[in-house]
Amino acid sequence: MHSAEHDLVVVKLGGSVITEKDRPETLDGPALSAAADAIAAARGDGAAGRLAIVHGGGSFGHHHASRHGVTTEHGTHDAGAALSIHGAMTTLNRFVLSRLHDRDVPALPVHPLSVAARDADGSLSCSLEQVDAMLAEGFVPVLHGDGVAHRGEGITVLSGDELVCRLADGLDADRVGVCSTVPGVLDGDGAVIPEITAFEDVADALGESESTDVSGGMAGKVRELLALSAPAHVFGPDDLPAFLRGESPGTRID
Ligand code: IP8
Repeated sequence: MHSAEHDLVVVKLGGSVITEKDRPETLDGPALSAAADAIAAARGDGAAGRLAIVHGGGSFGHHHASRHGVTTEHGTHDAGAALSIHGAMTTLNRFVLSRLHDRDVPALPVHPLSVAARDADGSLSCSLEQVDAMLAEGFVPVLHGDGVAHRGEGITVLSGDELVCRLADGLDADRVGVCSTVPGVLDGDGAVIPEITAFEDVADALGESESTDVSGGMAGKVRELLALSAPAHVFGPDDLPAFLRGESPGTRID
């Protein structure tokens, strides 16, 4: 029997949702507060079960990564540059944690730079022991896009999307939510596609054929979410409460 009480939900708060993307290191305070309200409410009424959160970089991490020419594939051996990316992300992480604590959500940080690594072929290994134990003890782990040690490259970018997939797979999540600035995956006319079950069905609308999406755009996101065994939803900030209540807002990808 499946009970929502024990379900594991992994939710990503997009960096462009919680920060002002065009102004370096600027939080979107009202948007972050609204997300924290939704999380606190879902935990309060027991709807969310166990919850792990991942947030993206927005104007914090991406600003520093682009300043130093660091991407998911191209790294740096300059520890100062790597620390500026990581430092900006831990600053953003603190803001997220503090808004959650203000609402009595027992959130704790997990910094991927210290628990993950990439092989020369780009494959990611990431210890999930910490996250698993925190969840078992009733905490809400909050991870974030970060720098990651990458064999042959130095430090590269580890995106929040990749972490969401790693967590969902590694911890056998029941549901995955990706809260982004758009209300779902959009078709060519700008309408939300309610459900995606195969990439071929939406390849035209997403404007991508065989090549993989290195910039982490919607096509790449859809491919990664389709590969998960748990159902995933892509939705906008207004739908975060509904997703956490167990509803199916935005686009369901399964
Ligand atoms: O915003 C990347 O995370 P994302 C974070 O989920 C950094 O792609 C370090 C740029």
